Amino acid sequence: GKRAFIAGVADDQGFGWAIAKALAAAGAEILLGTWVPALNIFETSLRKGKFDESRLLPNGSLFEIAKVYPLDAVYDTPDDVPDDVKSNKRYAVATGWTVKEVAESVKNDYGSIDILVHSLANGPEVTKPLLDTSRKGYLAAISASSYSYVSLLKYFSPFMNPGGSSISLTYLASEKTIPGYGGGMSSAKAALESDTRVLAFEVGRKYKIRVNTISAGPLRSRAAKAIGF
Ligand code: ZID
Repeated sequence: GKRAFIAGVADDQGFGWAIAKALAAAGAEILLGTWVPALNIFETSLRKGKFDESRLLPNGSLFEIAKVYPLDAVYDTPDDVPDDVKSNKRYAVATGWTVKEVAESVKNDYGSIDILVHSLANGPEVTKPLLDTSRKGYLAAISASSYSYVSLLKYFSPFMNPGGSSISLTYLASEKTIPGYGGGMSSAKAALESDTRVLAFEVGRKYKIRVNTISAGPLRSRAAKAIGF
């Protein structure tokens, strides 16, 4: 069977959960990367059976998650983590959650993966028009929503099985003007799409891994509710 790592699952409402569940239904072993500040509530809800209804698979069994890794995809290595984040209560609950460390943990635990899914985005100023977006907000959107895919591929591709596949989720606002998708999120999706073409070439040649992005339709996930979509 195949093994998949899905980054960006913190509840049962988003694309990441649905993709993980579909891969599980197809027989894959599922590893999740969950944003550190959301880790506690996600694991508690899982344990308490809050997601059991949405864990139901077509064959009547429950979708099993082999392991949940805390992850913050805006930090590549421990050296990149600022002191205020290190000491933050919501981050102190776990260790080893930078991209490089998570990749090392997955490699140590499982040896290899076949499928890498990037289902995460964050734009702190998403409700602001681009014109009113601060430099800090714009760069934060790019860091969490675009560079995070570069970083995941950089650290995971070396132990992905040749012939494997990776995918991220994008949005049409990258190429058409869609008011309301602000804060540099339209820019972030444009970067993600361009990077996908370049990474498909680079990662394809180097590791024989496919790199794709798919433009999603509307889903009332937690992230979508935050922008009133
Ligand atoms: P979600 O909240 O389930 O997933 C986002 C996840 O990212 C959450 O679990 C966060 O905890 C996690 N996260 C945030 N920051 C970090 C970080 N630094 N490190 C690790 N994890 C982090 O929402 P979702 O399912 O909507 O989002 C998944 C992907 O789908 C994202 O790339 C979205 O941009 C993309 N997407 C979603 C939608 C949508 O409708 N939900 C659309 C297009 C793309 C869209 O906005 N018409 C109108 C709008 C849209 C489509 C059509």
